[in-house]
Amino acid sequence: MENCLFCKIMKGEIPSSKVYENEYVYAFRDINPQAPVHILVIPKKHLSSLNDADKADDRELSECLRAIPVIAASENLSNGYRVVSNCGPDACQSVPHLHFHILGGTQMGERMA
Ligand code: DGP
Repeated sequence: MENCLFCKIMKGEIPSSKVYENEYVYAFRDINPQAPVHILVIPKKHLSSLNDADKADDRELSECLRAIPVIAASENLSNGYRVVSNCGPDACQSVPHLHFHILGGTQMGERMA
């Protein structure tokens, strides 16, 4: 998608700190980290959020999920991590390209909202 920030990042048109990439998935460090490790995992295909899940092939979605533990292991998050995908205004989604936050490297609180 032409004017999508994360599409531009994935294509290398905007610089990012890449941590993982395969045919379906791109992952990079969040510009405004909220934990010692804060990584965003995105599908290369433009999907606005999980609400577009029915527009994706299963492979595009499953590759995002499969990438998460691989990245967590490479970041030494053996004691655990949190995965968040904000979807829509009530969740404060600010970039309309599906992404999964991986947060870790610290003990997080029990509350999620
Ligand atoms: P969300 O609020 O769930 O839509 O998360 C969007 C995240 O994207 C937010 O944590 C900050 C991050 N972000 C926004 N712009 C950029 C950017 O240009 N580069 C990187 N690496 N991260 C960005």
